[in-house]
Amino acid sequence: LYLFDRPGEPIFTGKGDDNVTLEVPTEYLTERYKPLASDIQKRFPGDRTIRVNKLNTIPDMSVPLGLSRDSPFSVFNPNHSTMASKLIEIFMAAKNVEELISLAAYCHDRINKYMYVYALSVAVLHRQDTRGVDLLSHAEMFPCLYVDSSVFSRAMEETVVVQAGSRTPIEIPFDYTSNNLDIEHRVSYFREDIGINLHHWHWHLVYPYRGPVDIVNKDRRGELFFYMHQQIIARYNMERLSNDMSRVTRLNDWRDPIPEAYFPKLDNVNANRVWPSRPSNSRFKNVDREKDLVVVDIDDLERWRNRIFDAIHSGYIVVNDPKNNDRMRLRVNDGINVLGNIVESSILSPNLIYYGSLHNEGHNVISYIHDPDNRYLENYGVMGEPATAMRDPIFYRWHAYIDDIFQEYKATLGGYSVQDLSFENVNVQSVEVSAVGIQRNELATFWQQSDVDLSRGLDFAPRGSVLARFTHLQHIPFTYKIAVENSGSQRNGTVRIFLGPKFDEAGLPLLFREQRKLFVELDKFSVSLKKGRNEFSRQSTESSVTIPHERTYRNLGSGSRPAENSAALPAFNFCGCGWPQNMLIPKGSPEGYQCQLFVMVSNAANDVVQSNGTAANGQQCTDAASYCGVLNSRYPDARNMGYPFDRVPRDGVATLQQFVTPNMTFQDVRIRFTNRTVAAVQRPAAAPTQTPAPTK
Ligand code: CUO
Repeated sequence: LYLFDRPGEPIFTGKGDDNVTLEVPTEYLTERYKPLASDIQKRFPGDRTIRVNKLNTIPDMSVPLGLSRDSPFSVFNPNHSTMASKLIEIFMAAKNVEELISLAAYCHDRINKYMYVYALSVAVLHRQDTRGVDLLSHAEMFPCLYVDSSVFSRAMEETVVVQAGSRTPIEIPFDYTSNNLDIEHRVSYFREDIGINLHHWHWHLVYPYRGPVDIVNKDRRGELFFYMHQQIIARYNMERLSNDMSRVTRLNDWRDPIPEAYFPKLDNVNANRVWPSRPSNSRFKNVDREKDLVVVDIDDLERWRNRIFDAIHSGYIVVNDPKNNDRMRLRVNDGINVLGNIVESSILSPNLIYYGSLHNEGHNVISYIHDPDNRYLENYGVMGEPATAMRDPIFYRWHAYIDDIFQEYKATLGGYSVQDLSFENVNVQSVEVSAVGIQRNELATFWQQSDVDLSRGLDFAPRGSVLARFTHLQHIPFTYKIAVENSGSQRNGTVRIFLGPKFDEAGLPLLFREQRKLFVELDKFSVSLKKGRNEFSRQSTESSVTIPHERTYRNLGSGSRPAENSAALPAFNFCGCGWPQNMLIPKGSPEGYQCQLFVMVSNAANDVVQSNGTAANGQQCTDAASYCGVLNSRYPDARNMGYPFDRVPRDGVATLQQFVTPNMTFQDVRIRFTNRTVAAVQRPAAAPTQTPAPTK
């Protein structure tokens, strides 16, 4: 854990709140510090010293050393991801934990700090001997990727002038990237939500598209790439509709100017990094940046797109395999998984040369739009990396386009038949939601403030926490009540809960073929159905898509830090992947935004997956399984991801009412937003948090 603390400072400075010094062999110090070795050990004594073993041989690090220590690093960049992949291999090859620690200590001051944290995180996550080790929050290690740059000099002043313990939080202004002249500003609270961006960083950490094959090749990873991002677009669209905006339009004409602009204001003074902006009406250009290994023409994107559509419509993929006539059928059961790997693309794509890398290179073309040939020596914009991409409105236009490709494929499969959807003798009679202090079938949203600790991201600042206070959306936790009649014998069912908008931009009821793409998953869980009437209650906080608020933001405000053995703290590794609980439902509107809550109980016998997994020290990290899968295990639902809304309607179905079979029901609900802000609460370390209701 200390190896993750303050990655921007040299290894020998005190780490962690308990000020531990890592005593490294002199040979591990960088050239600058080697002559000062003895002086350094005296000057940074630490309250406790951990000695790091010296390895007889250090593996060849020339590839990962190709990026300087402070440069920006992104896994979307082919050059960076090749380097990181090599470093992951090196960390994975360490014979035991001692050797891993020693290697990491050697790399700490030499390797690019973002790459170092990324590769070490991937290794810690996937090595047998480090399972269950918690990682620090990425937003704490690198707050410059998550919060407005203006807070850093104020935070520095606070840490220098005021003693730890008496410092006051630095407030991050709520509207810091734009104002209402830009209509996109209405949903900036969604795009710039720290928890949402952390989720996305974690997702791509858990599902890298390149690296050692056994790390990349996770169960149904291509399909999950489709589904998790499809759900982001559905959530964003519902958020937009609830703010009187239209649904996001696909970025499908790559020769036209792009009206959406983005000015990120994430500048990092420490690293002399100013994040490039994208003014309105920028255009795609051919990118020729040899040094970044990003050389891609708009023609390339178009060629890949056409070949992908050919595959979808012909039902065959071109592969390099003369034995099979050089083509492979896109099968119903795993076609979407193969297509996900092709489109993203991951190293599991069956033909990287032919289908290219449409999604990844799209991110790159957009992120270099301001300097496509590197003549101004500018780095990539926010779209160039997963920790920041979701801040930019263009992210959603690009992913709406990517999603459309997958929808085109799904349309070739036709609709689910009534039999595919039914569960014999099971009749879902009703669903309702309730929350303390509000009307039945209403949900309530408001603003809340929370704190994030910046101290690890302030290199060379005095020790002790300094908090930044930010404002985010929150809702009153609610309870679902579901009544199910089972006229057959005892069986197990899977309850699937979704929420979708009821009306389109024009205020007209949505047709099912559109509405199905807007349903967001709220929860999925198993139940045992006894014969007769069954009633189930379920808390919104138990959701299978979210992680708890305190895990997104960890034990903030407590001032306490994980000690060496931090088993008592919430795990933050694989478990850091998960939609933030505070963003479970959209903001709604002051009048009460009208939605439809949908519940289906499917036959668990058809959903069950034989797990091949082994729990990680008892923690399975199952609580955000819908979007993140389960650590070291197969995806826990045998159905297609998004079932029953992933396919087009069967013939004759125009409305949700016509779609439902007796094992489904739906209920109108309203989401009422109150424009008031609930103050940040000081929380005890790692204690579960109660969300306060807004005061009247
Ligand atoms: Cu997650 Cu494009 O894949 O950002």
